[in-house]
Amino acid sequence: MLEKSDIAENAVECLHNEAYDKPYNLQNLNHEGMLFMGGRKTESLSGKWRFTLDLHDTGLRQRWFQIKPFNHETCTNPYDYDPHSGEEITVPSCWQMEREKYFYFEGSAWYTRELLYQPEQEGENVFLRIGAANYDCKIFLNYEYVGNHYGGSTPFFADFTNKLKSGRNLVMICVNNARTENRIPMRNNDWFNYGGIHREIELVRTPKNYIKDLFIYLEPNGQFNTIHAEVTTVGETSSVDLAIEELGIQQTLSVEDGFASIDIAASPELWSPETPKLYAVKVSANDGDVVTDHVGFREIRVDGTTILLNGKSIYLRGINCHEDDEKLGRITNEYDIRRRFEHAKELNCNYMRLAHYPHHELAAQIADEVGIMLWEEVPVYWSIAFHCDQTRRDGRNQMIELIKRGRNRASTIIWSVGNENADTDERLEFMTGLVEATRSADPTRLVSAACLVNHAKMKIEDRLADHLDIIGLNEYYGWYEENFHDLILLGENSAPTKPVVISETGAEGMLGANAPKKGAFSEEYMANVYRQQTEFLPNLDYVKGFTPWILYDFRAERRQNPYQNGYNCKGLIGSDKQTRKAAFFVLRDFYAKLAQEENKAVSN
Ligand code: GCB
Repeated sequence: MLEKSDIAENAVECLHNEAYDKPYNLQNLNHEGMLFMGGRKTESLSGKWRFTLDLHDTGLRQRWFQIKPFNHETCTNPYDYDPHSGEEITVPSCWQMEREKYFYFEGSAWYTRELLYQPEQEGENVFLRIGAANYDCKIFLNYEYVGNHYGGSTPFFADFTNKLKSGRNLVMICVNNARTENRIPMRNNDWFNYGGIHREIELVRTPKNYIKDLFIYLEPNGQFNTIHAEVTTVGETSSVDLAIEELGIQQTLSVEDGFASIDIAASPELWSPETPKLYAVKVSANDGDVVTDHVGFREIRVDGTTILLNGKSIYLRGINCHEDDEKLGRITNEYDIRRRFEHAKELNCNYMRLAHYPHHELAAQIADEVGIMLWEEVPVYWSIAFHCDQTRRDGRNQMIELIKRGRNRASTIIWSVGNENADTDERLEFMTGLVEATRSADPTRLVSAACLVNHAKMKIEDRLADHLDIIGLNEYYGWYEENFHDLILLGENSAPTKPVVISETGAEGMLGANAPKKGAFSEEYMANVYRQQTEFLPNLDYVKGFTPWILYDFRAERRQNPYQNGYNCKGLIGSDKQTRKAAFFVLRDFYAKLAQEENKAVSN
C-alpha cells in the first residue's frame, strides 16, 4: 500500500525545493570503486526494465524510489508514478532508439526492476557494474540511495554488499542526459546526445578478500627485458601468485597494505600491428580470488619528432571513428567493432582514433587481438567549464576510469586529454593537471590532445603542446579553411620538436540520388580534399600520423542543412556502414603506398 506518509507530504513540499537533487549528487561512484574484471563471472541484468521519462525531475523531488508496491484500486492517495508497473524498455539501449516519441528527449529517466539474490559464499562482496550510462546515473536499492556517477562513457560500480536481502530486491536507477555547461562534454558538441544505460549492466561477486586491480606492462626502458606487475587487494590477502605460463613465469608476490609489485626478467615476443601477440596472465590470491587477462607487451615512446614502437620508427596510418549506429545509437557489439576494424584494415590502416569519448571496452580488446593501435580520449571537447572545480574533478575521474579500465591493452598507445579547446589560462591549468594525472596513472603510453592552429600566425601553436608527447592537430584546409595553400604556409611556419599527428581533416560528401554532383557536399569535392591532403602531408617530416574525419557518417543534431538532415557526412563510408565513398579509395591507395614504402625501408 502507498502510505499517507512522507511521500504524500513530500509531493507538496517538493514543489518549492530547488535543491531537491543535492542529497543524490555525491558522485561517490567513481574510479576509487573500480574492480578489475578480467576473468570474473558476472550475472547479467540486461533485459526488460520498467521505464519512464521524467522531464521535471519529479521522481527525485517526490522520492519515487521510496514508493512501495500498492494496489491501484484500493489506493486513495494521488500519485504521479508507480515504479512497480507500467511501460518497459530494453536495457542496455539508448532511449531515443526505443520509441520515436523519446527521440529528442533530454532529461531524467527512471529504470526499475526486481533482483533475486541468494548468497553463494560466506562474506561475499556484491557489486553492481554499469559499463556506461549517459550522463548522471543515480542508483537506489531497496528504497534507499546508494550513489551516483558522472560521465557518460566509463564504467562504474555500486557496492551492494550487505545491502541485498536473500530473495527479492528492488533496483531503481535514474539516468539524466541533460546537456549542461559544466558537464564533460558540455552542452555544445557535434555528436548525438544519446541517453540511458547504454552498456552492459551486471552483478559481480567476489570473495570477502579480493583482487581489486592488476596493472601489468613491459617496463619502458628501451631493453624489452622486464615485465612489471602491480596488484592491489582488499582485505587480508597476504600473497598472490602471478603466472604467465607461455613465458615460464610463476612468481609469488607478498602483499603489504593491499599492494604488491614485481619486476620480472623476461623477453616476450613484442606486440605490434604485424604481430599482435598476447599472453595469458593469471593472478591468484592465496585466499582464493583469481583474475586473468590477455596481455600484449610492447614499448611506445617518442624521440624528437619520431614515434617508436618497440624501438622502430612508425607512421600512424589511421582513421577516426565515433560510436554511432543508425538503428542502435551508441549501442555497439562485437560484430560492429570487428567490422570497424575490418574497414580500417581495408583502408590499410594500422591505427584508429576512438573519438571523442571512451568507446566500449571491447574495442581495445579486439584491437589488441587484430593489431590496430588506438588513440583513446575523454570528451574534454571545445569549451568546457575549465574554471569549475567540479568539472575538473569530473574530467580527472573520467580519465582515470578510462585508464584503469584499459591500461593492460597493448593496442592503446595514446591517451588524449581533449579536443579543440581554445588556448586560455584556465584551460592550460585544467589540462596540465589532467596530463599529470594521466601520466601518474600510466607511465606506459603517450599523452596527446587534438590542438588548434594559431590562425593569426598561421602556425601550430598551443601552450598545451609543451606538456604533450605528441601534438594532435585538427585542420580542415580545403573544407572549413577554404584556402588549401594556407596549409602549406602553416607547414612552413611551424617547426615542432615533437611528432605531429593530424588528428582530423576531411570534408562532407553526400551519398544518394539527391546528392550534389559537384561543389561542396559532393563526393568528388570530398575526394579532392583527400587528394590534396595526402599529396601535401608527406612533405612535412614532423607529421607522423594521420586520422582523417571519419570512418562512417554519424548522427549530429547541429547538422540541419537539406543534405545533412541531422547527420555529419564526413564518413568515408555512409551511415549504412557499407557504402564506400570516392574518398575511401583515395585514402586506401595513399596508405597502401605508405605501407609499401615502410616495408621497403625495413627490408633495405
Ligand atoms: C571537428 C571536431 C569534430 C567534428 C568535426 C566536423 O573539428 O573535432 O567533432 O565533428 O570537426 O565535422 O566539423
